Amino acid sequence: MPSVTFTTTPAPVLPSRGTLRPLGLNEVRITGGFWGRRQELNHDATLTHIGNRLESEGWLSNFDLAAAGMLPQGRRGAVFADSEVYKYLEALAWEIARSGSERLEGTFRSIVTRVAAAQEPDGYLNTSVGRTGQIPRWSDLEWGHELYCLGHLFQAAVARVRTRPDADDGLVQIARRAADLVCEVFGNGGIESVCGHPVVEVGLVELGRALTTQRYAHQARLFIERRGRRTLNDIEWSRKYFQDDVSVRDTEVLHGHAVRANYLAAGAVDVAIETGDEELLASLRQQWSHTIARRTYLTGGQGSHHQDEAFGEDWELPSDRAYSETCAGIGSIMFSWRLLLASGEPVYADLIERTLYNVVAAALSRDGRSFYYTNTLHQRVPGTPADPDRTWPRASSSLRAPWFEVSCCPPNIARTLASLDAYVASVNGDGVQLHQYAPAEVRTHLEDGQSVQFDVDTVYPENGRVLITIRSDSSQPWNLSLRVPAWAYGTRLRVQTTDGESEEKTVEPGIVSVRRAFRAGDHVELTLPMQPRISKPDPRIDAIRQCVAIERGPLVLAVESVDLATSDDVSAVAIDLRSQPHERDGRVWISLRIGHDSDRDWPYGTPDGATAERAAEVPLIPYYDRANRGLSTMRIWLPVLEPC
Ligand code: FUB
Ligand code: ZN
Repeated sequence: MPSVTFTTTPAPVLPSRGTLRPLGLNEVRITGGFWGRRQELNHDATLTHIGNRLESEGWLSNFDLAAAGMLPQGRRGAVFADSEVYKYLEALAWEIARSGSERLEGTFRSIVTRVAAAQEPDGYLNTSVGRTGQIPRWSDLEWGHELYCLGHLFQAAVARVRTRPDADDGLVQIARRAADLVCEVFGNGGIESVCGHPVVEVGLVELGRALTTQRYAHQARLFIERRGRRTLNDIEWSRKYFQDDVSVRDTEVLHGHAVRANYLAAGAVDVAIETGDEELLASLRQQWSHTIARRTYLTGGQGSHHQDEAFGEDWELPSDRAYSETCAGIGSIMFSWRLLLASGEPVYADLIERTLYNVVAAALSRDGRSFYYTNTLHQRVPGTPADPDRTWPRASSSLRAPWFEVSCCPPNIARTLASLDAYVASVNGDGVQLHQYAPAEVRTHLEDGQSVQFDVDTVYPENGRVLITIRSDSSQPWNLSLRVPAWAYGTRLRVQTTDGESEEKTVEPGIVSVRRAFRAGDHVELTLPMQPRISKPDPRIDAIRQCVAIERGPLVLAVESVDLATSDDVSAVAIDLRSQPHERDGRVWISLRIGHDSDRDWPYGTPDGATAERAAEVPLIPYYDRANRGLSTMRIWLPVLEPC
């Protein structure tokens, strides 16, 4: 555990009520494995890379220019470039807490000093709006992103106050002054509207929780209640784009811009929790279910429109047009996590796991210095490698790119990885719940004050064995609750105690609890079935009808053209299910028929029979590891070979 003493729980979300209390970075430490490696990469490479880019792109010096009265001439970056600096600060705050790094503490402080210098006397803070030569404050709520940027500032301040409550860097004061201004300007009797891009809602509620004031949650409630009243101007994609077409309460399914929709829903859960609004919470749970049942990719990715970065209609989930923005995946994790804490239901942790492995991990390169902004499920062209010295249009690169003109995703990944320990486990009156499986140390107290300590050993998802070793003696029984993912039929649970008791049984997907007065040295072992599974889509997702995908544990698998003969791409493969997917040498293999009709002037009508085909056994890769072996085409959904 880090040597810092925490006086509050260092976690991004601390609801004032709910079913579960999340454990913070002082109570859970991921010690290695799949996620531990990525956290180290984040520490060693990604954070430095992002810091360098924020500097070289001029997004940090926008604050210096503001302080020097030299805006708007030299300002660079999108209108919301400030928000990337705030997300970076949030990532740094969590990472400083996780690692105790003095180097990062120095970086953090020097950036806060630059941000502080740009804040105006009344608390206003934005480098693209409000000065002579810029548009007036709050005059473009559709696109100005002023409240959006502040929402990310508030989240950064929450991370700081919960990890270094006594720090004198000043970030929390900056956030408080800005939040007070928001309440003055947008409170009752003020501007009766909302920001075109939600996120201020989650920021306000959490800042209010962290600073123990009701004022900010009250303001967030106003924003949630106002959304859907059509106060924003209509745009070419309609007000649906920013969820201003129907009230949050009456919404049936997430729609419009996918990042906006998820951030809004997460903020609405926060408001429902803080205000005891059960009706709103029930509506949000129903919206989540509908969205997962009909508008979510197998990877957990969301958003199937490139033009407006938006959700499609129900069942509109084309693989090759999947937008699946990395930030939408992270927004979905934020929404799901809040519903998990509110309800305790494992479906939410299931989706978080799916999205972490198949969106968040997939977006990050092996060296931690390039990223996917969009996460297609079918790469049709090998494309070209991204030039490391260039800044890329967001969705155009086929390999991960080091930076984008709109670079919302990289710092979002960084803050998620740095705070990931706080999404692993929770406590309630009965005991401790483990939601995600990673090697970890858990050290906490139950509500009755009893100390609970245990270690988790696992190489999951390489294999499905998760061994929990209790490290503390308990005088009273408590529940150790483990999530059994929805796909994990046949999971085995084994309990082996130091006093010689032993039990083993098969458990069903959902939650399995072991209740006892545990003694140090007791073992609980979960063995999740990791053999490859064949997944079939609902036929209403007609873009992938008569296709299957192969999954293994939480991982979605894919076929990549580098595993075919040199001249082949993945466009005309079919899977032969007469032989089952099987594991060999640590990889999953399938039988493919590879080939294509010869080119014709008109690609429809009766084939002329000139099909060249060959059969081959081909290895699959985890989707998260795609595009790491050079240029290739790739697909997840595979047409099933028609019986001859
Ligand atoms: O508008 C801010 C961010 O830029 C959105 O969340 C992303 O989708 C990108 O458009
Ligand atoms: Zn993004």
